[in-house]
Amino acid sequence: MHTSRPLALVTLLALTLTSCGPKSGGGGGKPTAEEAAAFALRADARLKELWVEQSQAAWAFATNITPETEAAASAADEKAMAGLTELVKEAKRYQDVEADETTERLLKLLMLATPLPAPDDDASRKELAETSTKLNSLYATGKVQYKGETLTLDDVSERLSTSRDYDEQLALWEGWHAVAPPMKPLYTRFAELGNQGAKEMGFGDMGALWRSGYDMPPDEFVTEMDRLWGQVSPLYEQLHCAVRAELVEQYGPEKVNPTGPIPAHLLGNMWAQSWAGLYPEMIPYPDQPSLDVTASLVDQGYDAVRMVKLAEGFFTSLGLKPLPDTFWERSMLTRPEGREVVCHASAWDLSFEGDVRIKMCTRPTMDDLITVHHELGHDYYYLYYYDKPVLFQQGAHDGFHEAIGDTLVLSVTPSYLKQVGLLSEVSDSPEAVINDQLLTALDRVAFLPFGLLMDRWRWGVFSGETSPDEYNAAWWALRDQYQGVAPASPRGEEHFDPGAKYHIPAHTPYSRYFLSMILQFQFHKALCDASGYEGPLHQCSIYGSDEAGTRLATMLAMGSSKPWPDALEAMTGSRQMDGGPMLEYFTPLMGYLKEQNKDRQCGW
Ligand code: X8Z
Ligand code: ZN
Repeated sequence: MHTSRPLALVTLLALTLTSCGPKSGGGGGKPTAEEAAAFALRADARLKELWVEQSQAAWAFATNITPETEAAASAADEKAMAGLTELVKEAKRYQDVEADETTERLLKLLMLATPLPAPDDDASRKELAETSTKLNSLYATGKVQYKGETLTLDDVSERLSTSRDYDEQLALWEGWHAVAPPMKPLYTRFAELGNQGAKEMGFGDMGALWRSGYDMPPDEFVTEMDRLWGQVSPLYEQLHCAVRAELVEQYGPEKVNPTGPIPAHLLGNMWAQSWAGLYPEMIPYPDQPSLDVTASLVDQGYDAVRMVKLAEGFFTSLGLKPLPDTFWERSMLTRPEGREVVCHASAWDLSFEGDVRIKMCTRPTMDDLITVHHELGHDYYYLYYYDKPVLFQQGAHDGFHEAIGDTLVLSVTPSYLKQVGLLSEVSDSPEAVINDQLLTALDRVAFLPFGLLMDRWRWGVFSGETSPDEYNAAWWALRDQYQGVAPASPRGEEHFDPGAKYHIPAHTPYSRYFLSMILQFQFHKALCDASGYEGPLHQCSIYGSDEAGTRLATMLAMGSSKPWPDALEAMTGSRQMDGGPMLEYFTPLMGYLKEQNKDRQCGW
């Protein structure tokens, strides 16, 4: 759940354009531009009502999973779906009208307003809403039985990142993946119904709808993703090569094939999407000052509130406003005792008028400190665009929304961490730089192919190219192709391994995270330039720069009111997404990795 909304304009229109706004076209004449404009604003106001209600129910469910909250969330989803379907049908009357630019954009965004379009009949819509909520519950309440203990995903994840025992890691990995098979029949039906909804709206399938959200033809979007991956994949291949060599040393060539894909359970993360857990054994120069922020957080008794305050302090150092009091009163910052919740971190604006919150099961780790910044990035977007129509209360595209907090984290340099007391000693020697770069790369470079393949899998499922009896095979083919990871033993169709990743049951599109990784380095470079910084990109920190803050706030305030190249241009001066700044940032590391790998056979 993250979209938010605007204000004064919409409130006014809600009064004048309620359910009986102009029904142009009914009399046979072509609707006028004014009628189209009036409709767009009326639709926006209606969506705001529906989405506020839906968000309230979704929050109640996500912070307290019970049969009642599940039913209420599902009912609110159903109502929002029905309302949107009506508006979309009505909007079709205006599609040939030459309206003003704002109206045209509102009408376009109306067609793209949900990743889950419902079929236009009551029974199917109800089934879709219920299936969706059920999938969410199955994931959120999943448990692993391990050595007589009942573990949640956060427990399992923590153990997986610190364990170095091959069999233990495998048991934890398999234990969590056992949560997913019951989802498979539900997911199959869910995809059918969502596709039906997408087709009724005029899209080829749900994947085509998702790919249409980037101000370019959907086919071009596929090419664009390939182009960006082509730019950065050489860096991934070097990282993969170095990490695999270390794992071969650690576990032996009979467990880790020196020229093959890496066993998926050995990378310190359930989905092998971040490898930062392997930093202790990968550390290039162990004699350099430690970058272990987790130890400092624990030693200094950091709790969730203090972690969030620290992250907020970064935003306010740029001259951005503080979080509202309601944020602190209403957010869920830790896993509560005695009730089930959706722990996967998320950011919300429940009113679309600044009722921003986060929901996280924060633990004192470096990983969670990064995630706190990530979530606040969403909340700051909400806070800067909530005076716009709700349809414009989105990122310029969804990758922009994901990139804001992470951009700031690129400025969380060792020197900054020393300044805030989380590191005691820092160095800017070339060795210390390589250590720091490797730590960042284990998180962000390692992520890239996973960010790409999640939607490749779903595009195949939604288009029908991948049938239910090939779900798992297609998943592992992509994992092999892009990530170079493989399961420890064959995973047949009795498993549903994609379902073990939150965004599949939660139906959150994922290309956004891949794009975010690319964009955040572009943003970082632009903000460093704005701040007047001169020097290597990887050593820049924008902390405390009003100029950078102003540049950022200007882009945030645009929301999705303009095509994303306009927003990118306002921020960076360029209208193209570009992997160049990411490569520039990692220049020292690339040199180091190539040297390390020079006698190795890389690839898989
Ligand atoms: O889902 C998230 C955020 C919420 S938008 C915590 N992320 C992706 C993931 O966890 O898989 C951030 C990184 C990628
Ligand atoms: Zn996010």
